[in-house]
Amino acid sequence: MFVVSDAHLGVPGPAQSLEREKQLVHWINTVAPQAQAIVLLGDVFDFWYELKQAVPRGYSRLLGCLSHWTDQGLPIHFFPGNHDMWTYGYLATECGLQVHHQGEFWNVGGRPFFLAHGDGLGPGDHSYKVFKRIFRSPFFRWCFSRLHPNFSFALAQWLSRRSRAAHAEAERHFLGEEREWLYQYALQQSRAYPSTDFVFGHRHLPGMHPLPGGGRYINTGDWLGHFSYLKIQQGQPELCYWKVQ
Ligand SMILES: [Mn+2]
Repeated sequence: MFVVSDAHLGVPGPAQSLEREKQLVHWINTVAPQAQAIVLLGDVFDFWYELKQAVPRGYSRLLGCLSHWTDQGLPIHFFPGNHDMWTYGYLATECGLQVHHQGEFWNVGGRPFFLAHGDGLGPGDHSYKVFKRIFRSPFFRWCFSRLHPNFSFALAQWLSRRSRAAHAEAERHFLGEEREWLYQYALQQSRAYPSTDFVFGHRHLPGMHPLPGGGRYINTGDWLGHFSYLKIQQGQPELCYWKVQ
């Protein structure tokens, strides 16, 4: 099984996004023949929102590639992130993705894993937790969907870019176990689920950190600068890096 996250397609501009999209398609086509499943662990798109009659422009190579492999019978899972949580059937019916809106415990190769994008987990980030509930609420969606997408999508893309830029500086280094919310979340969960590996994206920092119960906190990194991904073979996770070509 292969796990990748945080490509944030759409930023910083069309040319660089297209380059990363092509690399992602190349990577999928490379690993898919040997994969039992591929997991997209969120924030694949910097902004994704499905209206009943329209979806954001672009990403045709990736969407076509995903559809091709699901047509072949390969399970491709999508755990939407905070940038692309607004999928309501299009990616599932059109591209065959299996969409998981909550984190899940999985058995992979005989070992327990917990998979989630990672936004809103762990201590702190209270304002985001409130925003997430609002953004996902049917009333907010109904209001947002009444706006013309030329306006609403542009506004959301602008906000999305701003939110990422605000975090960019603090994101580069591991802040220490105390200050890493996802590590703290995994640590707390590991008391109830020892020997489980907790796999997240969201943090844009690839890493694997042991937990007291024998499990690990694993971050898949990103497809923005690290081009990192997680390979799980016979239950053994390994962080890998794609050589951009
Ligand atoms: Mn995220």
